[in-house]
Amino acid sequence: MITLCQFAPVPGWEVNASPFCLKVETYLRCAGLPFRAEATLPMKAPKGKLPFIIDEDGRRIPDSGQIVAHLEATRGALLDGGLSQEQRARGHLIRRTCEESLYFVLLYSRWFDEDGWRLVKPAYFHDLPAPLRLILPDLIRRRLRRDALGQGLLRHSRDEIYALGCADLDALAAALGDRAFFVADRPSSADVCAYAFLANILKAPLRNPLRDRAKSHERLASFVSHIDQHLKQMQE
Ligand SMILES: N[C@@H](CCC(=O)N[C@@H](CS)C(=O)NCC(=O)O)C(=O)O
Repeated sequence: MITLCQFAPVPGWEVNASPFCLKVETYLRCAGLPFRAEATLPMKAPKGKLPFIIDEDGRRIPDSGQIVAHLEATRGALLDGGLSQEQRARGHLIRRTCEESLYFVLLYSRWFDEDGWRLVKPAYFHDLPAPLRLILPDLIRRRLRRDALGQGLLRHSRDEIYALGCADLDALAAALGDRAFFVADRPSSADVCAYAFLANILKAPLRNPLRDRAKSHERLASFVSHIDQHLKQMQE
């Protein structure tokens, strides 16, 4: 069986707090591939980031995109088989919007927006022993600050940052239009990716302009419900 190595669930959160981990978990469930989830830490991952999988032959594959590509290649194009070139290109643009743009605003809302950090710090680190619980959160936060400054996002004001994220959500809502899914008439790997980010914004217990904007687009909320229903049906 495949082992999905991901962050431990955060108590009280409906979905895995990492959109990349939730993406792979949702992909596996949508594809009907049996797996067991193992809680781990990024320092144990081949590329220092989660998720990674351990395939049945013991191969460790990091990076959500590479994991999906590997599973599509070895298990027979489970979600993306039969997609046209145009549909694949559309999926690529949806994924990049979520992973290379929206992600950083989500990160900001949790680690740098003081309202988010007040909730996230105890939720993420509550189970660490006392000395680590005092040191680690601020250590990680400092590294993420350096990364986000290098990436450029943290050079903007709070309002500007949320405006960037809201623009991504507006574009996703417009790209979805009245369709049930982003790419075809069934969930593709790009839908799974969009779900992982949107569900993380809509279902996490944080209130911020990103969540307000996502909630204001009914079609995004009903897309998340469609995938939830699909996952339920897959389980039955
Ligand atoms: N490109 C990677 C990104 C994964 C990623 O950024 N994971 C974050 C969690 S959402 C992580 O492991 N962060 C830990 C760290 O930076 O130390 C993928 O698609 O899997």
